[in-house]
Amino acid sequence: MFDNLSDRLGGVFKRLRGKGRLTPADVDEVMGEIRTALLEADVNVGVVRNVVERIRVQAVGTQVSEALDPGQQIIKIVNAELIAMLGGETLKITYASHPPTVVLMAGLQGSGKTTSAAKLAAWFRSQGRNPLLVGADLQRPAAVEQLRVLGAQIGVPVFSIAGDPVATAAAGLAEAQRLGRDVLIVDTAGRLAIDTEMMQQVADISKAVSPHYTFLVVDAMTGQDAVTVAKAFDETLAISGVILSKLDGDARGGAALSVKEVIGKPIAFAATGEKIDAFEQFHPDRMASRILGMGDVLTLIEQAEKVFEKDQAEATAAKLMDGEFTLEDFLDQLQQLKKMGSLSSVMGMLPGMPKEAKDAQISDDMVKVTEAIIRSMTAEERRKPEIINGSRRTRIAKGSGTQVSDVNKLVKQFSEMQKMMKRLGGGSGGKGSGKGGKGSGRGGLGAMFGGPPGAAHGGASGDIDLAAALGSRLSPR
Ligand SMILES: Nc1nc2c(ncn2[C@@H]2O[C@H](COP(=O)(O)OP(=O)(O)O)[C@@H](O)[C@H]2O)c(=O)[nH]1
Ligand SMILES: [Mg+2]
Repeated sequence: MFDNLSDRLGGVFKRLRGKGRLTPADVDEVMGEIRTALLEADVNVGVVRNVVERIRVQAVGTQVSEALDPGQQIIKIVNAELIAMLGGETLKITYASHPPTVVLMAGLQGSGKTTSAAKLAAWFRSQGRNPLLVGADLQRPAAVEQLRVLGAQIGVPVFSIAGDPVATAAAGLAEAQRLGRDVLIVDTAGRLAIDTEMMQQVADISKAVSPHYTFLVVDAMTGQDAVTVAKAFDETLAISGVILSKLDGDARGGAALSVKEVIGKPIAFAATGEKIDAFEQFHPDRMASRILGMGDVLTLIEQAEKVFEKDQAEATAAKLMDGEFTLEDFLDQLQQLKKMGSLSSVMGMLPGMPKEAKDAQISDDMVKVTEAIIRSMTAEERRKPEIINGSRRTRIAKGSGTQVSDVNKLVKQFSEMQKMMKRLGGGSGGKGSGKGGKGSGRGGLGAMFGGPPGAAHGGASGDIDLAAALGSRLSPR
């Protein structure tokens, strides 16, 4: 699911990296690639057209941001559009003031209604509710039995009476009231394709129980047909949202990205397997960042935007290029970083970060030690680390409660970083500046904390690394 789309978009963003500015031709090219990516993911053609246009308008209209480079800005725009396509906010269930809260399940045969009804019951249970399941699919003899088996598995009672589905649903509602069950989930019959008789039946059931929520279960594997089905059901039933089932399959995901735009209803839940617990609330924002393959890097971009003060960032950049970056500046950077939350949580947000780098290479403890050492230095020592001789090292180690070897390490790594920065500062634009982003990641915090060369950049999939996310300005361009 969404794998190809992820790969495609990832490729687009990769090429944007290191670009200082996007020309209109760049924007055209990027839009073309995003269009292709979405079409290949089987997103509805009309939806693609609208979305690409919205992205283009924003991309062209965006001011050059102080905090983000063009690639990051495009990621931000695409991310926002993906979230909107996926429904914006997570659907919040509000419970009826006079219980039970009634939920009606609708959808084609085999879409996953019965399974999802049980999963949903389990979900309501996890929310502290006491659901009752009603088997109102009396078309197939096995349907109610299937629901009973699932109900027994999760310890939720199942109500059904032979005969008329509408009467069963109505009796189920009365039963829930009698038993004091606060959520009623009504499973209904589906057909293989939209047909008026089936629609009439589910509409009659709906009238009989006046559901607070009508969920349409849509099989993600059906691709574009899912949109047609959703439209037809929504016209008859005014659905509240979609339960997207079988997301574990290798569907391209276009249905998920089209439903909201076409019928204006959100995806409420996602089912990702046959097991009861393979079911979760659908979070558009999380899904979007999964599609973008960037972990929570977007959160990081946001935080970086908030935290970094423009002037300070620019001053730092200038110093770096001139090779005037001092330990004092480094200390400032550490303070900035700390404002963003603990360093390990920042590291945890970065995609493609090797686990050991997240766990150990740059730990909060190491930041504390580094901070203590720098704080024990005189102003002159911070500015000119080269004057830190043997006796100064001993004094600094004592003052900071560390070992002389810690001080040695820090001084050595800092001077290496400085050298690297100077070298990068002299680099030219174009391809070289793209590399600069990674280089500064390597030469930056990673080098300072003694991580392996790869630890501070995002690895194969990490198209945004710490340096890029925190200070694209650190990369010379
Ligand atoms: N892999 C997978 N299979 C599912 C999922 N949801 C339902 N199924 C399977 O799809 C088939 C049809 O499901 P069912 O709930 O009976 O559909 P209904 O006819 O709409 O009630 C069953 O074999 C389910 O086990 C899912 O999220 N993932
Ligand atoms: Mg069924």
